[in-house]
Amino acid sequence: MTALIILLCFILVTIVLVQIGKVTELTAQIKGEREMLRDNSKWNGLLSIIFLVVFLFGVVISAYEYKNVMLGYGPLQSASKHGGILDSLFNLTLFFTGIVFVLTHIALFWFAFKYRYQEGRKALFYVHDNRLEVWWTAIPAIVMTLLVVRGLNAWNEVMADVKEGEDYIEIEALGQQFNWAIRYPGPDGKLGARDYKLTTAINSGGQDFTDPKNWDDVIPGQELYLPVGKKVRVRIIAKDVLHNFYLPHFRVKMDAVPGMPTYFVFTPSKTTAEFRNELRKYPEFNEPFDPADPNGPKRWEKFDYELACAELCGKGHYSMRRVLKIVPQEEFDAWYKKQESFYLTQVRGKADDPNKDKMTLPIEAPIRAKAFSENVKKAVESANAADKTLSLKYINFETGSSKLTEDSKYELDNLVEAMNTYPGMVIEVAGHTDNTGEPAQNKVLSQDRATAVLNYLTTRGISAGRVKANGYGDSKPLAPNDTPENRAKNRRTEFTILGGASANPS
Ligand SMILES: [Cu+2]
Repeated sequence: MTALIILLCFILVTIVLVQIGKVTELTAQIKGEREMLRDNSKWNGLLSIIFLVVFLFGVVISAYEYKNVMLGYGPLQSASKHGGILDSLFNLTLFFTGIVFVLTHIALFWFAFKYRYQEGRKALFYVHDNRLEVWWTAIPAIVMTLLVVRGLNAWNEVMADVKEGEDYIEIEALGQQFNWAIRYPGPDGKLGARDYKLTTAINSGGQDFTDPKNWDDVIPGQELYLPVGKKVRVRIIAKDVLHNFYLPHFRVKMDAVPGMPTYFVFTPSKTTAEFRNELRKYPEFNEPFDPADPNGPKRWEKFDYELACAELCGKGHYSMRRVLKIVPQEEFDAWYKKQESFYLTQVRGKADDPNKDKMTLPIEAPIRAKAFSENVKKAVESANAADKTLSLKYINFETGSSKLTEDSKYELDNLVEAMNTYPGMVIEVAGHTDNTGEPAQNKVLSQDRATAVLNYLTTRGISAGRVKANGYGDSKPLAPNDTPENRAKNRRTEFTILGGASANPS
């Protein structure tokens, strides 16, 4: 409908213009060509001057009116260390181009007025003027040099990479249709290697999980955190099409190009809370955030820094927006500690895991030790008898034998630690098998396995009197022995706290 109305308007305007043209032609015939030309020129000249004045006023008024939505003016001050350099460079360029803009427009329209057609006036022909040539070459050259030199200096400062030995945090931003996968290096402070050939549905960043540096890398959820005052180096990459990593409040903007890693280094200088506090000064930020709820929070209270994609990368482009919180170092550390390793939570033990044959990775041992001691504490404190039996799920034996695998030592040491924490604790170690093979043989095997655990504990200084080793064969299955998964569940080693553990460990 709208399109039809626009089309009709267009046709009508065209008809009106054609009619005006015809009328003008007729008047010209009546009045005479010369007189007509003189009238037209007079009016064109006058209209030029009016246009010039209205236009220049419009430029000034609109610049003033919209100053609060321009970066570097009003509330949109830079929140990074290098941001001020870019803002001042922008202002310097605006100053010189502004002068040229105003002067050329005045000249253009003033000349159109002054040299309009007048009877008997002849044009003045300028063949050549060396002095003028020198002036209008020299002035732009000097200004351009100034701008380029300042610009180069700013570029070198803004694009400077981190120096050897400098304290910084490095993160990776992978642009894809339509989200940013942001990867943090985890406790080791180092991002793991990646290779696009390793990309799968789960491992969408193509992380190489044979690289131990990847094991603790973190891919946080929607909200991103960064500490204030600390250098951040962002590795910027893209998976599919061109994206653009844009943090407007920090004056960070860099293309994410498939196959061509880029980077940006910046230092956030204002926390989210500080920036919100600055916004309070502006009336527009004191309006309610939600117009439907006039008593609700104000706009400044709901302000957040944002990460956007500044490249029109496809239909869902807008959904690449992410919230970035700049917080004091302690708050960042607390948030960072809560983030879980992407590898351990999403990949470990699944089809994409290249370390499947390795039972325990160095990174897992401390995590398991912590969980183990927490479980023992819970079991000790529980009044329920069923809670007193705990699985030793990382203790494994070689097939058909009672020889402990090399990897079992981590779990065994956790048990030793628990025995030392509760010096009075007496336990039963129980071996169980599935129903494959002869029941009598299974019983012997499970007994041998429980004894192997007992022997390990005694070599580590635990008194044999505190540990009973029993083999139950296939007599106590956890699940029916009908599928390989269930049989694996039934082949297990457990321990039960029989008593002697005080709830207050020594
Ligand atoms: Cu994008």
